[in-house]
Amino acid sequence: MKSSIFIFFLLGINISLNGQVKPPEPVFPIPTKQQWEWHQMEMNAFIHFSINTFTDKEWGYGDESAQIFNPTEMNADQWIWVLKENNFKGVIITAKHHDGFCLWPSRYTLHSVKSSPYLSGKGDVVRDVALAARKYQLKFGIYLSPWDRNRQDYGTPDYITYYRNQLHELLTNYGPVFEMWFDGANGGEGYYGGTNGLRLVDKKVYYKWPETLEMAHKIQPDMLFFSDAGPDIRWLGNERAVAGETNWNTISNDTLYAGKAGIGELLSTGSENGTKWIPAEADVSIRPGWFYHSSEDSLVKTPEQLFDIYLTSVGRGAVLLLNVPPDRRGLIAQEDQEALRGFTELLKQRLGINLAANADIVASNVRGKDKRFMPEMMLDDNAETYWCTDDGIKAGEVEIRLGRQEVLNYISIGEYLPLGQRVRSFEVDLWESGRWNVVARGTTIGYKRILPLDGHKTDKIRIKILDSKACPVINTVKIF
Ligand code: FUL
Repeated sequence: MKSSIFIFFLLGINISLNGQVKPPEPVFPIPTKQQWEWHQMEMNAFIHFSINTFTDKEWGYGDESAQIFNPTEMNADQWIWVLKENNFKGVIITAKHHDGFCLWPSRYTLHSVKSSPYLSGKGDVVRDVALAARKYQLKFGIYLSPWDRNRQDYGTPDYITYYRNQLHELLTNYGPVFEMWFDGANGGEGYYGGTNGLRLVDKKVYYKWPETLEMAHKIQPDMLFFSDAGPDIRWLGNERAVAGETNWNTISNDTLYAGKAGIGELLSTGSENGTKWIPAEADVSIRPGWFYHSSEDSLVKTPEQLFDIYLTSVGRGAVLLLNVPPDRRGLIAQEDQEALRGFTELLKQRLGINLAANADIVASNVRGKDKRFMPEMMLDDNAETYWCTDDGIKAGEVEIRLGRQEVLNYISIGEYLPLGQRVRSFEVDLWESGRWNVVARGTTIGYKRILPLDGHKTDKIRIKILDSKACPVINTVKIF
């Protein structure tokens, strides 16, 4: 007994009484299992498709006739296939946008596909997307606009019942839903069952979100809720997919609520001492608008623009939600397909071959000198293995020896988030002309941090973790 206590003190608190080196204690808050899986998805797609596709508008007023919804070559398989080919892992469909038209034959309204000529009222676009997603193994998510400019009862308690009934239908009839998207935009002018006027609601209390979420969670326990302020995924604060260079997955949500104004900056950075794990999702459209407009065919983002978006979203630790809106035929247009193909090609060219995969790597400190925590663990492709230091060692460095001179363009680093986000600052040095030069500096790392290395040539790279909340826990380093 005495000797084991002695060993315990000698080697530090990472060693348990049976001599095993313990993994670090988590730094709270930490992601749930579902959030951790979501981080690993990296890129999901948004599909804005509805009555607006046929009126050429971005926001419908709510008085549109269901008669105009008639995609002539509707093919959800094509949408999902295009997304699959371009590495998207999940898809979120606008089951109902602000105009109130429902893409599924809801029992609770006539303002839906069932009153449209599409498949003589027998169609169900939500079902088509859910089935195609299952076929190609993408996760399936739903956007259901809280604001409904079609409903006469919008603004009254009855509408909340209507909204919950619809949510219940969607969550019960279409299989597992990985993410539910609650849009913060709501309240204002509308048709409202022919009353045509202004309806304003108190966004903070009107929707009674806590009860709605509880109901939804009972049906789909694994589902994550997105809104401006969470509770599971937060908005990034802008629709350009530009995350803060400092991006904490943590934030305190007691002062936030969906639709609250003036919180863009806070949402893009999160807060270091936030009490909840609410990571940022970067939503942006491949076109200027969210819905398809033929006038924007020449304005589809270029592969270079999409690559920049990837760097400012995924490359700063957020998950990208890229909107790809199908056209009036019900197909993803050629222009968007080409842009996506080009983007995928750029990702392959620029971030496809990890020059460090077989490199030698040494670290200034290895937790308990245990194999399980060696720096090599950052070079395997296993998201669950990591390099980490002894408790109390909040700074440290690793040196990667490539064994040959290489031109370097990017470095990608990732933290093992199930133990909490830790790193506050780091730098990247390259060995050039017989000395170390600092070529990149960063604050947070999070799930993934990509920094440019500007074509420097070297055979040795050093990553210095300068400051961390507790011993750093890094699961991936890639050099391109
Ligand atoms: C916004 C909406 O008003 C837009 O139409 C779009 O759906 C975007 C994703 O969210 O708040």
